Amino acid sequence: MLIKRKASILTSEITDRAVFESRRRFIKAAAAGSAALMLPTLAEAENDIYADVLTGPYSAPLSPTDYEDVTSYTNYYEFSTNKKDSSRLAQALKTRPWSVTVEGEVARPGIYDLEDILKDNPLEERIYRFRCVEAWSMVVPWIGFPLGQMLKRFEPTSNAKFVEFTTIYNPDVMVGQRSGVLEWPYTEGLRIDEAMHPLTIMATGMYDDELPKQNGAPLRLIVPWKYGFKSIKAVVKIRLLENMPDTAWNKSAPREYGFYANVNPEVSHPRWSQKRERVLGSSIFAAKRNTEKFNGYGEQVASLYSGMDLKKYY
Ligand SMILES: Nc1nc2c(c(=O)[nH]1)N[C@H]1C(S)=C(S)[C@@H](COP(=O)(O)O)O[C@H]1N2
Ligand SMILES: [Mo]
Repeated sequence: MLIKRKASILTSEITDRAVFESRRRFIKAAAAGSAALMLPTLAEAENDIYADVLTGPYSAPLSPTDYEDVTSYTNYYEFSTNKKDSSRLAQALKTRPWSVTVEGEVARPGIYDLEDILKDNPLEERIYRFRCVEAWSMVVPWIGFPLGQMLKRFEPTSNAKFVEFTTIYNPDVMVGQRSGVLEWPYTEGLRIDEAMHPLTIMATGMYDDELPKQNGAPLRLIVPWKYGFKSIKAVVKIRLLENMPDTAWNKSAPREYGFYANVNPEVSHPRWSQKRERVLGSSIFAAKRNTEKFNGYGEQVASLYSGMDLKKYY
């Protein structure tokens, strides 16, 4: 690593996108300038696949949340139900080597090495708002590639109507899996059109750097118009299916967590309203922001649900 980019991006100082971009260019220029002084090996420089990732067209013009907040307050029940403990305990997970098993309705099932997946799928940055069902939100510059692009390489059959994702099961390291707080392994699912939508990505990095373990390294799903629990971490298996799969949260509390889980201020969680959200990192005295339908991505995704009663299909 040439410089500690993540520490350099003091996002709390950033007021708008232009400032963020120019600051980033400055950071990259500084990195190049200091290279001679720091004498990184050629291999180090070449291995830094996150150094020159460009911001993709589907990014929102949003100011990222402070890196510290995004990495120290995480939901990762495989480690702990406490958001601070999970951030710390997740460091024990070994994220290389890593492979993804692809099964079901595809012409090319198999076990794919993550390094090969990365070779086939160029990385881009996507700055997305991310909203947890527990009514807090943040803005993260994810680095990843479109899920649909990867799925196409596995050649889904015409029977593939849904996609199921599974997190690694390893209770020796994932100490939360020794408890029955959820049924393990954690699984999630999408309808095939949701999976193929260009906003849906698999993330392998964030803030110009590798994905931290607590945020789902080495490979996690990001679906920006859905509540955070859909964005499953540490994915080891992808199955293409004809029928709608079960999901971990739906099995544990079906009235609270549906299959669709689209961000929707008009549909309350049974135990709290979804109308407002606390912006992560803001003062506890700061005003909450209004939650937007589809988390603000309605223009791109509302048509996926035309004619559906979103109170029924929550
Ligand atoms: N495997 C796995 N994936 C998971 C979770 C989890 O507990 N285990 N929590 C989900 C929930 S509820 C949220 S809000 C987001 C949180 O992502 P973050 O910790 O990167 O902010 O991850 C989701 N993905
Ligand atoms: Mo969540």
